[in-house]
Amino acid sequence: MSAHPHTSSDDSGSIWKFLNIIFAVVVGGFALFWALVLLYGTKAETSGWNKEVEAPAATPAAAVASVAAEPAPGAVAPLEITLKPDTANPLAYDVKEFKVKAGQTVKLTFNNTHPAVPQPHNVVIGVAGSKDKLMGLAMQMATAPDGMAKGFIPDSPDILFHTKLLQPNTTETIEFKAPAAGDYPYLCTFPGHGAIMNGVMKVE
Ligand SMILES: [Cu+2]
Repeated sequence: MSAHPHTSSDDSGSIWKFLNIIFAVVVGGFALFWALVLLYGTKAETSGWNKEVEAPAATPAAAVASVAAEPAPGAVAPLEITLKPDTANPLAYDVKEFKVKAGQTVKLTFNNTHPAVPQPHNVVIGVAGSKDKLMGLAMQMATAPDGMAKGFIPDSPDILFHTKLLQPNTTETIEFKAPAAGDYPYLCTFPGHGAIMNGVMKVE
């Protein structure tokens, strides 16, 4: 009966041997896996095609780009100006005059909002000395069948820049480069408005 325990211990011994092999394979495989991961990572780092490694390298490039985007010394920032119908006189602009440098970018916003008297208006900027002529052309459009459709903006080479005819409580921003030095009239060409609804853009 001594053979039975012997066989039994032999069996249990072979189970442990088997488990040892499994254990060795698992641990060895695990170690090999991480060795490959480390090797792979190092290669990626040195060759530079790994995205995670490239990302920090992009930061200096972005910094250079933002430096390049800054205005050159002496460059003038855009002039941003907003006109509205005057609260005290709804048939006038609140800004009667503004100054800008020749070549300077102008971002002119017309906010056609008046607390009491909603009216359609526009802003038309003409060449120096053209105010009366443009007012006359606008008055002719009062009876023209397509006057309203054209926003009462005359077809004239004297007009440099203009907004469209804005309905009450609407806004438009136009952007342009200020022309050569001079006094440029701006007016609303809705018939009858321009006599009071006007101002001067002084380009220096
Ligand atoms: Cu007007």
